[in-house]
Amino acid sequence: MKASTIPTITVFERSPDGGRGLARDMPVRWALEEVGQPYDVRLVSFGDMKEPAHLALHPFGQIPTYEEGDLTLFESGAIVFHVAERHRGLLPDDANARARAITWMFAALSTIEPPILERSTAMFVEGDATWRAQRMPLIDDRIRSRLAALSDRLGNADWLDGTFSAGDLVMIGVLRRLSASGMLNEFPNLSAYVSRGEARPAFRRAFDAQFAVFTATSAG
Ligand code: GTB
Repeated sequence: MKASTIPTITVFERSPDGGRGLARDMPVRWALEEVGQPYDVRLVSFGDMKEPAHLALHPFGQIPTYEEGDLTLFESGAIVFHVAERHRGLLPDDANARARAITWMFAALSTIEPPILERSTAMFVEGDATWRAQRMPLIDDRIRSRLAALSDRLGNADWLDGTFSAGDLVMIGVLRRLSASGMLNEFPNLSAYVSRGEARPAFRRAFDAQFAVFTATSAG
């Protein structure tokens, strides 16, 4: 089912990720591409995000937001869930399999992602704070412990629970944030899992679309 109104999402006008598709519009774009739903994009600057017009859409002044008719959403996980519920292809029909796919979305965002976010904060926000050198190995251990458990569960399977689902999409989005750290290489099945997700045509289309924005707004 295509939305009768083409949804609009907000994305960074100039993403600080260097076009690597690590900002939170990426899972939303990917989900929309997986289900074949066209979408429009509105570019916002860091300044725009803190203006009343954007704060009315997103209480925390961030991207992404999602507008579809009279519905406005924020939080990338909630947006992916909404897209997955409204269209076929990202959640299984079987009720139990569907519940498990949703569980993996939550696991990605509330169990796997927190120490990964802590790592980004320590590296990019806390800068050269004196405690950083001591803190990083502790954070990395917490990440490794989650990755080890995830790796054990995934085993030799292609996806977390049968066919590709929104659970995999959100999980791979979270794991991609570790790409530059090299930590994923310690878990070859997780590394292959991320590559499998990135090889999906819908991922490629989403990636290329965000990259096109990055190159257009970074030129000159
Ligand atoms: N929980 C929210 C969600 O999932 O939607 C988090 C949204 C969020 O963190 N948005 C960020 C934002 O708008 C952009 S994606 N930040 C601006 C602000 O808070 O003022 C986070 C992000 C930023 C940069 C990189 N990077 O450079 O690699 C990666 C991810």
